This record gives sequence, structure tokens and C-alpha cells, in this order.
Amino acid sequence: MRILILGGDGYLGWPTAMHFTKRGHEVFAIDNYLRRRAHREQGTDSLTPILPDLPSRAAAWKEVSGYEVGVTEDNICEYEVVERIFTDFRPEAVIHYGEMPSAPYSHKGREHAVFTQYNNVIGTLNVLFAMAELAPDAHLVKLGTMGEYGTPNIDIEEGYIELNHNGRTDTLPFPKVPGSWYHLSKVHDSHNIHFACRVWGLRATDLNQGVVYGIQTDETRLDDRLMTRFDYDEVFGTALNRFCLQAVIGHPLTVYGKGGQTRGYLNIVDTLQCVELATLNPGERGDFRVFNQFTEQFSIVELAETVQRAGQAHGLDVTIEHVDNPRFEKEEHYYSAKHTKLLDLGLQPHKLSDTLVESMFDEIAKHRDRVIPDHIMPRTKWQTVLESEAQSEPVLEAEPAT
Ligand code: USQ
Repeated sequence: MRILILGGDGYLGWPTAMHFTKRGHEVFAIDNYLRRRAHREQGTDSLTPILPDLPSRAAAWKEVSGYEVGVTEDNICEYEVVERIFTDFRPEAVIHYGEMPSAPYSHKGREHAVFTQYNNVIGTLNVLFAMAELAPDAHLVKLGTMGEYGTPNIDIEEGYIELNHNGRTDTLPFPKVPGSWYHLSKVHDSHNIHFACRVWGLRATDLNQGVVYGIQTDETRLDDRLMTRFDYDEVFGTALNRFCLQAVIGHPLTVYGKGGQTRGYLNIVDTLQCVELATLNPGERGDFRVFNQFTEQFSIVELAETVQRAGQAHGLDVTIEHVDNPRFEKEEHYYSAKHTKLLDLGLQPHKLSDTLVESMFDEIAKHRDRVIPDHIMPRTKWQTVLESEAQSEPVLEAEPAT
């Protein structure tokens, strides 16, 4: 299958590119290095020392495995770019990771919120128009987020809910009450994609993914040059990855507020499985499928306690600190989200275990000299925008890297 990967330089995009070529697919990856530039601007970096660009990663992959990934360094917010790639590559599947992925980044101030929504919504709109014009049979596999739903006081369904209202019944998109400008950008995408499926008969799968953790996949393990990025800073790092790094360097685990915030989680190797299952089993033309993509749910305190326990077994002295919550979110709430559609397609979950956490400690410890401790504590606040220390930071331009 000809598979186009948008955001092919990212934490998930690069392992996905290797994964699909190894299974005999023709892969082309595009990225404009948005996250690398955002890191440079805030003085942070990936813990893992990744190769400097996509062409060097593709060359290393070819040398190690013999497989080729086609790459281009460009921006999907420019329609000519998307048109050119669709014309030249003629994708049968489009895997779309190509977005600004951080909730805190979108809360640094007005410009960051505008940039996030412009970048994510316009990029996706360009992809939809290119599909309608040039690849109407292709299947869009879009990375959405569980955060689109928020934390409602009812069970979360997979995308749709049957409602009875004043004696009438309909199946409608599940209500969405997201918790950040970033998560909202994904809600806007979902609405736009659903509309394009209904009106133009495109086919798409929205993968509402939970928080991903992990550092290695079967392919990244083959050679140090194939490593994926690993973010731990307050802007791009996510809960479990941050906690594992904090445990290794002796920083207290940063539980925000009471820590009852519950989310869905999955191992990075299960992201690859889920994306593959969705891609190889497309829906019909006109279908907008929504899969909830996570394997287990935990509260933040449960995660911190798991890391603490694994740390103790590993000889680390791990403490847990409840820091002031920089976000506006419920800290104690009901949470029960369905996630059976990917299991029905054959997903075999790799669940979180103390051994897995300990193996992450070992990987992290190899690069501990690269940690920048100043960027671990949260400083981007949801409610005090004007007082935020990050207010003076520059915003990325929606321009390709030069
Ligand atoms: N949290 C802490 N301490 C930390 C970091 C986070 O208590 O040091 C808490 C947050 O307050 C939040 C929860 O952990 O309640 C999750 O935060 P996160 O930073 O791990 O994840 P989030 O901001 O939700 O975003 C991440 C990815 C995003 C993806 C999303 C899936 O950055 O791209 O869409 O996870 S989900 O959370 O299901 O919406």
C-alpha cells in the first residue's frame, strides 16, 4: 500500500514510517520540523539524541534495514505542497500526525493559541481538499485525542451516542468538552473531517488516542541512529514519560493538584499496532469511523505510585509532590471510556507493568547527562494568561524549515 505519513519526524511519526516499510509498504513522510523549532525556541530538546533531520534518519534506516522511506521537508499548511505530494505519490492511505501536539504550548498566550488552531485546522483542511480532488478513494487515518471528550459524568462512547429526545431517537457525535486550545483544535478537525466524509464521500478514521508512553519500538531498538524523540519538559513531555525521567534524576514526581485526573494510556508499540489495524482495515466511502485508542486508564496518582514502586525496586529514591495545578481541569471525576473497536480488529495490548517502567528507567539513564532540569516544573498556566512567564516567548511561524 502507498502510505503517506504527515508529521513523519515526530515521536510517533518516525517509528510509524519504519514500521510500515518493514511490512512491505511504500512510505513517504513529510514534516516541517515544527517541534524541533519549538524546542529550540524554548531552550529544550529531546532527551534522546535523534539525528538532525528526516533525510539522515531515512539514510540510516536504509543502511540498517535496506528499506527506503521517501521524505520531504515541507509544510502541509501550504496547499501547493499537499497538492504536489498527492499528485506525485498518489497515496492509498494518509496517516496524519502532522499537528502541534501540546496543550501547554497552546496556552502560552494568544499567539500560541492562534498558531495551534491555524496550523492544525488549516493543515487538515488542505489534506481533505487534496483527498477530494486527487485521491477520493484513499483512507485518512487521523490522530485525534481522547481529550476531545473531556471528562463527562457519563460513560464515553466511541465517537457516537444514541440519544432519545422528546420522543425521538438519533445517533449523533458524542458531546465534546475539551480542556485546552490544543484539544479544541482536534475537535474542529473531527467536525471538518466528518463533514468531508458526509458531503464528498471520503473515508476516514479518527483515532482518539490517549496519552502515549514508552521510548523504544522494535525498529528504534535496531540502531541508536533510529531512536525516536523523548520529551520530558513541561510543554511537550507527557505524564508517564515525565514521571519516569523525574524518578531517574531524583526530581519529585510532579502530580498536578489532587491527582485524581484520569486518562486513557497506551504504550508506543500499541500506537503502531492500532494505526496499522486502522490503516489495513479501511471503512467504506463516506464512513467517518471513530476509535478510542488506549489500552488502560489510570489516575495521575496511580501513575505516580506505579513509578514510585518500580523506582524503589530499582534502587531509586522516588518522592511524589502535589504541585499547584497549572491547568483548568477536574481533579476528581468519573471516567469510563469505551475502547473495544481496535480490540475487535485484533489489537493485543502491551499493558503497563513495573518491569516496563524499569526498562524505561534504564533507557532514560543512558541519556541523563542531556536533561535540562529547569524545564521540568510547570510554568504555563491556563487561567493567568497575562501573568504567565511564557508570555514573552516567540511563536512559531507556519513556515517550512529552511
Ligand atoms: N499531569 C500531571 N503532571 C505532569 C504532567 C501532566 O499531573 O507532570 C496531568 C495533567 O494535569 C493532565 C494529565 O496529567 O491531567 C495528562 O497530561 P499530559 O500532559 O500527559 O497529556 P495531555 O496534555 O492531555 O496531552 C497528551 C499529548 C496530546 C494527546 C493527549 C491525549 O500531549 O498530544 O492528544 O495526551 S489525552 O490526554 O487523552 O487527551
